This record gives sequence, C-alpha cells and structure tokens, in this order.
Amino acid sequence: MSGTHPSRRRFLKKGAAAAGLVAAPGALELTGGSSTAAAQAPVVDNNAIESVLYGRRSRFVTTTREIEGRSHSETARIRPNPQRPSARTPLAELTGAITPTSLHFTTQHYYGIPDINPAEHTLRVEGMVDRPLVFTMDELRRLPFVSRVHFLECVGNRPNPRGATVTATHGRMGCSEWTGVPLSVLLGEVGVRGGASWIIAEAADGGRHTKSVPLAKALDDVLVAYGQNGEPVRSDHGFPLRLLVPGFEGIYNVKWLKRIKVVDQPYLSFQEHSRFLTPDPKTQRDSYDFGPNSVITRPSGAQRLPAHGLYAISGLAWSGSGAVSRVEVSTDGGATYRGAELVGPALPKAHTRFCLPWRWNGEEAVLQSRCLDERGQLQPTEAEYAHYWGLTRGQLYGTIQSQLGHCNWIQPWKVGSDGEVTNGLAPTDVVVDVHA
Ligand SMILES: Nc1nc2c(c(=O)[nH]1)N[C@H]1C(S)=C(S)[C@@H](COP(=O)(O)O)O[C@H]1N2
Ligand SMILES: [Mo]
Repeated sequence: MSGTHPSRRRFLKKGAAAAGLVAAPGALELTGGSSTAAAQAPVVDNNAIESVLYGRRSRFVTTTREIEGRSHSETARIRPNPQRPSARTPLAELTGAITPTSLHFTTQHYYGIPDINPAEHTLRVEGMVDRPLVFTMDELRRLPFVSRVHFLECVGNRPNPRGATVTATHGRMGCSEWTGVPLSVLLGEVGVRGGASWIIAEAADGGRHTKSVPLAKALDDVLVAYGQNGEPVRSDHGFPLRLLVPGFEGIYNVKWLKRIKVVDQPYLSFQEHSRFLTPDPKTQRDSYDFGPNSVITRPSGAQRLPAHGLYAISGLAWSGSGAVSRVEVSTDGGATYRGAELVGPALPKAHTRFCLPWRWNGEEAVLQSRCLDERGQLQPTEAEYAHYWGLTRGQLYGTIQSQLGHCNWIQPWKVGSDGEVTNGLAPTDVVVDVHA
C-alpha cells in the first residue's frame, strides 16, 4: 500500500529479517554442526539490564530443585488438590552451609502457593492474652528483630536403601538465614495470661495449615520471619510471613502466617490429625527436636570417582538440640572413624559443613558420617536406631516417616572398585516414602 509510512516499512523489514535469522535452520549449520550444547543453549546476555537489576547465574550452571513425585496419599479428604508443587534440595550440587533460596526444598500440602499482597496482610495475636493485637507488615518491621541461621527439615527425610542420590534420601531440608521478630516480643506486647501453655499458629492458605507449639518453645527461639537470606521470604516459603520453629519438624514452620492464638492445650488441628494414621494420634505429640544428624553429600549416590587420588569427603551435619560439636567420618563402613574439619561456624540448629581429606586407592570403600551435638547426643546407626525403638528393618522402611519419628540414622555410601558410588544400606523389600 502506497500510504504505508516509510519508517513503518523499515520496521517491518527489520522485523522480518530478525525473524528469518531466528528461524533459518541453515544459520546454525554454518557453524559446523548444530548439536553442541553451546549452539543450542538459549542466549543469555549477562549485560542485559534484567541480569544487572536482579542477578543471574551463569548459563553453564543448571542445577535445579527436584520435583517431588506423587508421594502423598490419594485420599481426597487429606490431600484435596493435586496442584501443589513440592521439590527437594539438590544437596550433592551445593557447597557451604546456606541453601540458595531458589534451591531450598519446599512443601505445599493443600491449595498450593497463595498470592498474598503484603500491604493487605496482617498477623492477629489473640486468645489468652491481655490485649489482642493485629499487626500489619509495616508494624511488624518496626519492631526489634533478629537474624539467625537455621536448618528447616521435613520429617519425610529418611535414609533409604532405595534412594539413589543424597537428594532422594535427604533432599527435604535446607538452611537459611532467617530474619524476623522473636515471637517472645509479640507475646510480650499482647501480655500472655496465666494458665496459657500452648500457641496455635494458623496459615492464610486455603488449607488452613495450623500447628500447636508449646508456649515455652514459642517464648524461647521461635521467630515470626519476613526475611530469608537477606530478601523477603519467597512465596513458596511463606511470603510475606512465616513461623520459624528452630530444630522442630518442618511442619511446625507455618507459612503464610496470619494468626497466633494463645491457648491452654494443644489442638488436634486438621494438619495434626492428618499426619497420624494410627488409632491414637496423640502418641506422637511429644516428638519435637530433631536429633543429631549428618550425611555425606560428596561423594554420594550416583556420583563417580574418576581416578585414584585425593578427594574431599564432604557433607552436612545438624541437630535440632543445638550446635554440632563434632563430625566423624568412616571410610570402612563404621569400623573406624576420624574427626572431620568443620567448615565455617557451627551455629545452633543450623547446617554445618564438614570436610575430610581422603586418598582413594581404588579399593571398595563404604563412606559414612556421624554427628555428635553439644548435648552429647551421638547419631545412631540403622541397627542402633531400630534396636532403640524396638523396630524391625521392615518397619523402619515400611512405615510412613511421620509415624516413625525423626529418622536420623547413618546413611552409608558405597564406592565400588570402578569408582561408582551407590547406596550402602542393605536392600529391603518395601520402602514407603511419603513426602510428609
Ligand atoms: N501454610 C503452610 N505451612 C507449611 C506447610 C503447608 O503446606 N502450608 N508445609 C509444612 C511442611 S510439612 C514443611 S516440611 C515446611 C516446608 O517449608 P518450605 O516450603 O519453606 O521448605 O513448611 C511447613 N509449613
Ligand atoms: Mo514436612
């Protein structure tokens, strides 16, 4: 059409040329073969404004979380919505003690991740108190706060003979620096009445995730957290507000927190009830702090030692009771142990990285670690754990994790003479694995 403006014609021409470049299959063939990863990788401009405004990792770093399979009960009443992306931390790929927020495991039990506007979000603190209060996010940020490094672990983590990788056996945990208001400060503002002994924390998600926490714990080290690793808590971790209950099972750490009620007894909330499929759900009520635990992340399952020589045996140790005081590593399946170096500070109820130099001579080896915490508790072997609780191996692996309690026994990794690393636990017929 003659009326078309020249600049518009130029624009269309340019656009067509650009589209041609993108679409032309011959363009890539000129480079001598289109099948290399570099040729196929999306072009990422490290100098693009978006990359500078919010940093990106190199395109050569591609580690992601691992999506959980369909591990929940199929019972509609308990798990009403299949659209709940949950994922594990890729432990073998990480260094240091802090889990990058983007790779920190996540669990959504009910209606998925809510989209909460912080300007409209409030936290109500009420119940057996002198002055019930409603805090806006701005009001919470005005208050004295702390930052603490703590691990967060789902009770679904369990050493598992069928777990091919450390992500499969232990990937339902992460460790962040959490920032927020100590719950004791909020409880001080509202004034807890005599006779109160528990709090109930309730979420804003459709499923109303609700947990009872002993008042003594609430006054001790529980946080109402709005910060994670220096940023606002991410949506999948509870934006804009979550409860952080250091050392307790993940399920206590109520995300999208909207209400705290001070009460005089624990509630059998829907969340609490749905976990316990035994006739008497109260039997597990008293399981709180995770025990001493550790796992080797490198070398670990599905990795391969390419040659004889010097290796760092490295992993994570943690305890729900306090700081890690010592980690020991065995290369002979537990016959002998040596003390590992603790890399970085051993903070209470936080992941602590350990490292031990080891020269592999090409012979079969069984690598395993054990943690001693500041309370003097030592991580048990599978046999010691089973003996202590009077369980058979079949029960250890055939029982839903949340009914067993805290599965903190030692996870061995076997190094073959070919360098292949596999699970060092003896095989079992049945493994029940529920992402609790
Ligand atoms: N509101 C709400 N809070 C929740 C859950 C949930 O489904 N809804 N899952 C709990 C469980 S079982 C775990 S293990 C942790 C996981 O926290 P994360 O997703 O930040 O890793 O959140 C807990 N808090
Ligand atoms: Mo969990």
